[in-house]
Amino acid sequence: MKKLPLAIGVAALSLSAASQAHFLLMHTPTSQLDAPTTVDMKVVFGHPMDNGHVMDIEKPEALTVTFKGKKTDLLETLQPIEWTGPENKAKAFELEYKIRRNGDYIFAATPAPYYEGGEDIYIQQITKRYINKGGLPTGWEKPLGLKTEIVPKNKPYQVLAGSTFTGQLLSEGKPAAGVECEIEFLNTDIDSKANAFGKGTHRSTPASAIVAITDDNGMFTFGVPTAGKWGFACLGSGPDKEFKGKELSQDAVLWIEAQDL
Ligand SMILES: [Cu+2]
Repeated sequence: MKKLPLAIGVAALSLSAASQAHFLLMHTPTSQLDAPTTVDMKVVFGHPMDNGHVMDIEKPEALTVTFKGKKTDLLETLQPIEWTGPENKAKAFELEYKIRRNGDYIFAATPAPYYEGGEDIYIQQITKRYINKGGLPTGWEKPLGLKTEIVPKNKPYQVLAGSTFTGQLLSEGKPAAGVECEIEFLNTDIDSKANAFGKGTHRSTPASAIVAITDDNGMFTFGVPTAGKWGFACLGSGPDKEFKGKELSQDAVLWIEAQDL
């Protein structure tokens, strides 16, 4: 919850859920590996910048990893877990994946639509997360062909803090112009053994959402101020607009990792 002036506090109460952005997290501790590693990835639906409540997710519609253009289905390797946030617990998933060869591993999740009661809409965040081994680039800049996705124009697993990150938003493969993208960072600790967020936040959060709007070519650029895991959620850019008779926000989400030089 953000602090609100008293006069508008009551009116804004019903909107407070919308003021913190939802992000599907695909979390592993690090995005750059130098030795063969079994990656322990957590798939959690939460509010990473406010470290607010966590939300139940059902089994995703799809979860894949793409390596050198070859896509592998990981759906059957997903294990249900319970995730503990600072306020509540929620259904989440984890998976293990063995990374041996050098190159870019692009993980993509298409979750089941999530019903957000506060807004009476469904949300489906099609999410990408990149892990590289050995420093060898093998296709991070290529789109995966998802219904909607953010294609990175800077190496997404090695953005330098203080530099910029540019992405291109696509909807069915075509640039999506004029779309609002919310930007957040993972603002708490993650306990991968306990499957839990930390209790507090590392930094106080900005007074309102950090936002970029895509230009005529679907591009946006953001100056990344600090090291950490940064997420971009471009809202409603997907082609599907309705689910079970209600509005569907089919979003494109991308996670990047910024490091200090
Ligand atoms: Cu929420």
